[in-house]
Amino acid sequence: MSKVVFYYFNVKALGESVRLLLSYGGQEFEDNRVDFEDWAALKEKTPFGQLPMLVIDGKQYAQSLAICRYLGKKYGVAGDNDEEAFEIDQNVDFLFDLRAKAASVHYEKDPELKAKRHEDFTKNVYPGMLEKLNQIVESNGGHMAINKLNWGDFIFAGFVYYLKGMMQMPDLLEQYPAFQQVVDHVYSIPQVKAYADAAPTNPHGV
Ligand SMILES: N[C@@H](CCC(=O)N[C@@H](CS)C(=O)NCC(=O)O)C(=O)O
Repeated sequence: MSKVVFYYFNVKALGESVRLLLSYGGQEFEDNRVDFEDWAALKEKTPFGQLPMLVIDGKQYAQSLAICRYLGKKYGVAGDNDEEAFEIDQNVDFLFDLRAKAASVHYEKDPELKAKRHEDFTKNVYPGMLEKLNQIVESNGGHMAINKLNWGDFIFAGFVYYLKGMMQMPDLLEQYPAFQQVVDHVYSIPQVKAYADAAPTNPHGV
């Protein structure tokens, strides 16, 4: 079996989907949760100066979506043909459009602009995008696409806690019960549950 080391911070955010997929695939991996004080030294050694990073037999791979797409293919959850694969990509890209909007609020340094943008997006952007995402998930039986388990589900399940925080919507999963179904589909897989039960808690809960 390959030697696999996964590097990310001790949060879920963009890294948890990779941990969930590796667990799903039964891949043993070193779950290297990088301390923020050690990050500067590691940063310059990563492909793009960012985490997550997956190292397989000494070779580095980066970019969360590319990693998850790769693992999805490896573990048979990337669609049965090009069209299914396209549908997963398309819907994950849409989720990441929402992420980009929420991140532009969350990481805004000017408090006045941040509050204004949050108010604007909460009124004019998030409801439409969430409604669309909800339709997608409902019409796919509680999955991100193709009416069955796919790597997009792992992206959603790993990332939704961070998304809730960035959107300042703690009741997101209650408001959209179909979203909870995606999370349940992933976390009810025995090997994924075993990983999650044993995973270190993180101080931020995201
Ligand atoms: N497009 C990249 C974005 C990665 C990213 O933004 N990583 C952040 C953490 S979530 C990071 O490494 N921040 C530390 C830094 O940039 O120094 C991906 O999806 O992997």
